[in-house]
Amino acid sequence: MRSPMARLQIEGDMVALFREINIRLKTLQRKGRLPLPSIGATAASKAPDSYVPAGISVINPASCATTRSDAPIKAPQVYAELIRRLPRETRYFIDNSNSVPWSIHYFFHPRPQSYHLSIEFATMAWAVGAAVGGAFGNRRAPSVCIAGDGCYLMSGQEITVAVERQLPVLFVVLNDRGYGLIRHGHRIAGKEDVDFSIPPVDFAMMGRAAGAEAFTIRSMKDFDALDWQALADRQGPTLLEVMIDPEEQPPIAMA
Ligand SMILES: Cc1ncc(C[n+]2csc(CCOP(=O)(O)OP(=O)(O)O)c2C)c(N)n1
Ligand SMILES: [Mg+2]
Repeated sequence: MRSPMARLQIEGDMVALFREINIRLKTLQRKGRLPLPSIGATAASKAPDSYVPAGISVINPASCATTRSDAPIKAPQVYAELIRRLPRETRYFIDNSNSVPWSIHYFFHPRPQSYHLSIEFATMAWAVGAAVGGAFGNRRAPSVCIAGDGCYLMSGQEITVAVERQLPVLFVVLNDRGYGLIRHGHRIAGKEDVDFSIPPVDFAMMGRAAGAEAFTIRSMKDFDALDWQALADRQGPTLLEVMIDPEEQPPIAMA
């Protein structure tokens, strides 16, 4: 059914849609909070393909695998983890960094409208403030900012607004200790190898200093130690600093 007059346009199977909406509304009424996706007890050992939708092939399935190991984390693994752990109503704001190509290729969310990019001006740090704005608009589910370390350093003070106004923002800082997109872009283009590194910064400590909760993730196993329900319910910001593999090449210049 499609009508330009309708405030809410629905596409798909009505019965299936309303069945799901009713289930979610009942859970919300009963528990007073949105349900987390049920990833099951065996989630940690799920096959990589369970995250990638059927009919889609990715360049490197291992780089978004949810399997646990001590190997350095690849950025797409972080998306897979967030998407399967947080409520479906969660909104994602992707900053301008390697996260743009990573997310275009590997971000598989059941609600595409939850995925926000800003590639017109492509300014670094846009997502930091946008995630705070998103939380002002809707406090029911987390508003997630995914930013590189360089992006977050350009504009990290907005976290103080989220602390002051007790907003459910999750700042995910993908720390590769450098300007990764530029480093990989130069490498692929065969340009001179200048220094793209960012000095070590403890982003979790920065978050705590502003009054947020903060955690440092060094391996996929660390994700299991987080209380995801508490994180999803929290009315206030959380900062997740994720140490990622700086050598993993993003999917750019694929043609
Ligand atoms: C204000 C601004 N300055 C410079 C750039 C060019 N630029 C795009 S991505 C990037 C590096 C981003 O580094 P980081 O946030 O650490 O993300 P990474 O690529 O390492 O994941 C730069 C310098 C830009 N887009 N906006
Ligand atoms: Mg970086």
